[in-house]
Amino acid sequence: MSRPLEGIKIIDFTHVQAGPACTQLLAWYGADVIKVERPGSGDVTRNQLRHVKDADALYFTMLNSNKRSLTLDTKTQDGKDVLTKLIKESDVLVENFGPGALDRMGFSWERIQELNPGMIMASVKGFSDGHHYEDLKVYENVAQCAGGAASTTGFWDGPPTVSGAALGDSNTGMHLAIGILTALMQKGKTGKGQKVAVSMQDAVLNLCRVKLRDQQRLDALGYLEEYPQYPHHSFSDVVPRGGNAGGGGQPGWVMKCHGWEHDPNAYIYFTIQGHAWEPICRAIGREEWINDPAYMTAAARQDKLFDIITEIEGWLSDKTKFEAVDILRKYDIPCAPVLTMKEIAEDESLRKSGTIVEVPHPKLGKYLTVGSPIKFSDMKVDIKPSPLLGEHTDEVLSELGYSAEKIKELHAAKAV
Ligand code: CAO
Repeated sequence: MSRPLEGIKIIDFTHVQAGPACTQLLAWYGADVIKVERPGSGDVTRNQLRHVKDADALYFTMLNSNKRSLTLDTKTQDGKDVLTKLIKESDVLVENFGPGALDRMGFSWERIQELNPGMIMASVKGFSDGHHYEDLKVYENVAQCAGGAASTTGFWDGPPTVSGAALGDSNTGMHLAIGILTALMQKGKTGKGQKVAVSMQDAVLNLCRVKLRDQQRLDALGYLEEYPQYPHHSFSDVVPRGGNAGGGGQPGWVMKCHGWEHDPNAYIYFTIQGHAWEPICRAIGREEWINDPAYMTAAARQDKLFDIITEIEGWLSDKTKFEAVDILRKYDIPCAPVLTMKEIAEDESLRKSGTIVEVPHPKLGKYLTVGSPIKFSDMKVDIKPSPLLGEHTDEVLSELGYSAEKIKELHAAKAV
């Protein structure tokens, strides 16, 4: 079965996580993604946090599957010549170098357009063009702080906190993938390429939209009724950290289950949703609250939220997180166990759906990765191992028209 992006050739000039996450997604859906790496070392993540000697690290293998690897020293004239040929024959170039690196290499956006007017050039930077921090190099947590996520995550009496989810890196890559596909649609109509740029700060902020909502409500009202600070504590003029409060008008909290004293993940997330109040009371054996004016409306419950949570935790105290969810699901109460990475890795449903995939690798043995989170009715997404460094160098060079002899010369000159 042909895959939707077959025939699209992508120069993958990306490294670490933000760019590779984007190009990996496009490779899964059929694009020919050629990862350009520095000879000898390659993407820095090949070496970062290795757990098997001389084998690429999981950091690399989990972000670069289904790609081909071409080693190229783009600081040599031969390397620049190869890249020039590649640009002329490709549809998309994706990069996430530090600010100005591509210009210094001699491949500014103007030069790329001269070489190939149909080229879509997609870039990740820490901050957008013209931003007062545009010169900064940026990693994941830097972006989470600059994008508003850290100041609004964690508990009110603790410091700003970053999320374990890669809001700065992989999230920016996903935004970039949407931008590339949009530009490809446009190119189908006009024949012209364009530059697509996503800053990590902007991509984080896009996910913090509801916190900007809250800032404006706070400015207008002076309080935020769904935050744990309300009504017993005061608010300043900035959106506070709300711990595990539900963000969308449905009160909720992470609640202790049986065994929480020795298992740091014996918790469930429980939503005290308005329409589910009656079933919640029935589930926890507090039927008298159903018609009690002190409890029966969301407004009446507001100042007793933590007493209600303590009551629910009492009910949970002899149930594991899985037993509790199995009971609560029958009452249509939105909830889930707090799952560990070990539990996720072993989850049968995630394996069956192709979200957790076991991949064979020539040097690493078998490893787990996260497969396509997007499911298609007409396409099965096969996850293939990431390439070894330079595995496809000769293959790509000969596709570009280089003779076997010239390829040997390029190797001898250490240009590839
Ligand atoms: N051949 C020769 N040189 C190469 C090359 C190749 N194949 N690939 C890269 N280089 C060179 C670049 O030309 C650049 O050289 P100069 O600085 O001398 O012009 C050099 O490698 C360094 O590139 P860099 O600035 O991208 O790398 P860094 O390790 O210093 O910074 C990072 C890394 C991620 C902080 C920076 O790339 C960045 O800010 N990127 C944008 C934001 C981003 O994507 N961050 C997310 C990363 S995931 O957490």
